[in-house]
Amino acid sequence: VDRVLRGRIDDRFSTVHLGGLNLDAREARRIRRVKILGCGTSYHAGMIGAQMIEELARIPSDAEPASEFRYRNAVVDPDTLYIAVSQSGETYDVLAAVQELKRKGARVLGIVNVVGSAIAREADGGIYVHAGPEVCVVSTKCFTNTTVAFGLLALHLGRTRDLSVRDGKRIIEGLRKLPAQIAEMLEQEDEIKKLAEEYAQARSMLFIGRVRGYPVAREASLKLKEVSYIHAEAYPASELKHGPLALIEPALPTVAIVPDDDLLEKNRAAMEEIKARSGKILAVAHQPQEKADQTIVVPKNEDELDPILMGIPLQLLAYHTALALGRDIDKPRNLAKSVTV
Ligand code: F1P
Repeated sequence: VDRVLRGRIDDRFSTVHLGGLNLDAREARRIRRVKILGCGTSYHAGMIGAQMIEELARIPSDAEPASEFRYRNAVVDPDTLYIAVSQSGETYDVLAAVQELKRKGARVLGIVNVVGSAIAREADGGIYVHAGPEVCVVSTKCFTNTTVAFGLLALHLGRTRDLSVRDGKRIIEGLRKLPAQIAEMLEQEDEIKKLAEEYAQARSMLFIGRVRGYPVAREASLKLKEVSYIHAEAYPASELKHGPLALIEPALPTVAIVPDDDLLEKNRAAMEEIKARSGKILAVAHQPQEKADQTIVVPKNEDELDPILMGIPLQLLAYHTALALGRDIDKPRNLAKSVTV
């Protein structure tokens, strides 16, 4: 995280320097929509990015799996900024989407880890996330750095539009706090390991989150699937009452993402619904949750940046669950480092 932030923050004007972006303030002000494309973990980081850009720059934004986008003959709009996200920079679905967009005359930025990779070369500009090599197949630290890069980009776009200097300062302070908060959180590894040993007995797990928490729930469920092979499903907390509550029973534990923001009471109500059906709950929250059986407490940052931190203990949970089950974490079955077909 230090590396993605280094040299990019300008405290004097509460702005950021994103030299490689290749997008000046006048062009940034003309953007009407932002569309983010990625696969797997990069798609989930893009979902967080879209929310940050909406919140901080007030530009309508969304994320879509590149693997879907490239097959649906999408309308390409000249006032939309397209952003391709990829750790490896070689994922074929993302590259194909970028090439298709470029062919149709769109402007495409890349948020990529591997310098000089195919997607980085094809994009008109972008941000390198400098997460270093992902030594295992599964993307983890790159998820964190990509969400930090989106924080920088949202701040940059916001400062060319509605975002006040005061809010700019608040977000900069939040970004600067992240490395120490991550270090603090990693100190809980022993407790998370104990939780993982308990949850490794589950045949299936449900992950829920609302708005900022939903992409975190999706990413946490993907990590658990990829490395432990436990079936996991992520749902928006608000959708529980539209069907999935039927699944709740003691044998299906729920991981609930419960940030301390203006949706806290709503999230507590969702936990109550689960408890009323004897479901077991592990909360990831900023304070111990009474309705949950256990809580992993995460340091509080600015509301908009909370998702960056909340994914990390759940990466650890997936890691220790996989270890407890004797899985090969560095080479999970059926997973390639970069998916090139
Ligand atoms: C995308 C991705 C990863 C996943 C696995 C397969 O890769 O889906 O998120 O963990 O490695 O590929 P990338 O485009 O971000 O390199």
